[in-house]
Order: sequence, then structure tokens, then C-alpha cells
Amino acid sequence: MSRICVLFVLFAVCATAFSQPGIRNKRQSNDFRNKSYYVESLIKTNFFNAFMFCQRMNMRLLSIATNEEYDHILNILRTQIQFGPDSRLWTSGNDLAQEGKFDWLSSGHPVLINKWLHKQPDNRDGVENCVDFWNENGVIGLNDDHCGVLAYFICEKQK
Ligand SMILES: [Ca+2]
Ligand SMILES: [Ca+2]
Repeated sequence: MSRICVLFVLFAVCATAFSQPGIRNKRQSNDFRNKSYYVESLIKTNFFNAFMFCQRMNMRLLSIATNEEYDHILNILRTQIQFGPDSRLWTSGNDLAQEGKFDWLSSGHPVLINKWLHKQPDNRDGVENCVDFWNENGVIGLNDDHCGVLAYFICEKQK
């Protein structure tokens, strides 16, 4: 009898814990001014799959308009997800159209912020054309990377 009671209490506790909507959303939605964000920090994929994933969610891969927005995203990486050394996260920045000229694929606007890591962008081996956040030995900033690299990503949506 007591064993049944314990099981029932456990069930009740678990049902309550898992039925609270918003716990997951609270972690993964991070509004800033007129945008809300979806942070994918469990599944890694390449630049193109990240772009398409956001489209399927009626969102778009991250573009960063201002230094303030950059700081907001950086704060998410530092405080809300596991973004340790060598972690990567895609933005929609790229220089696929013209080498060395970086644009946000999602917004169509040029990359105006200057938040590159030291010695980046370096177009290493002549094949780095997509922009990610990179944790380089504890320092997080922007890096041009091979578009096929597997990384986390952030989708954004205008509110
Ligand atoms: Ca390049
Ligand atoms: Ca690079």
C-alpha cells in the first residue's frame, strides 16, 4: 500500500514538473527590442541546414544589426547555454557573393558591426565564407568559418 502511495506521489510530482509550459520557451526565447530569438544549443548542423531550419519555423537565421544586439546575443551565449571552448554558433553572415565583403543573408544588409576575433576574418585555406560565433580559448567573438562546419545556431523573428 505504501509503495503505491510513493509511486503516486512521484507521478504527481513529475506530472507537475513536466506540464509547466514556458520552461523550455523561457530558456530559448530571448526578446530584444523588436526581435525574438530561438536558440538551438542541442543540435549542431551546417550553415545551410541552419538557414533552412529557421525558414521552416517561419523565422530566419540570425542577423545582427547593432552592437547592442550583438551584446544581447553574447549574453545569451555566456549565461543561458553551454558555450565552452571551441563551441560554434551560426549567424547568417557570409561572404559567399563576394570574397571579403560580408553580408547578412537573412536581412540582405552588410555586416556593419566589428566584433571579429583577433586575426579574423582570415578566410583560412581560402574556404571560410560563413560567419559564426566562436569560443576561441575562452574568448567569444565572430569568425569566418567553413560553411560545412557543424555548429549551433540562432533563429530570429520580427515581433
Ligand atoms: Ca571568405
Ligand atoms: Ca576564420
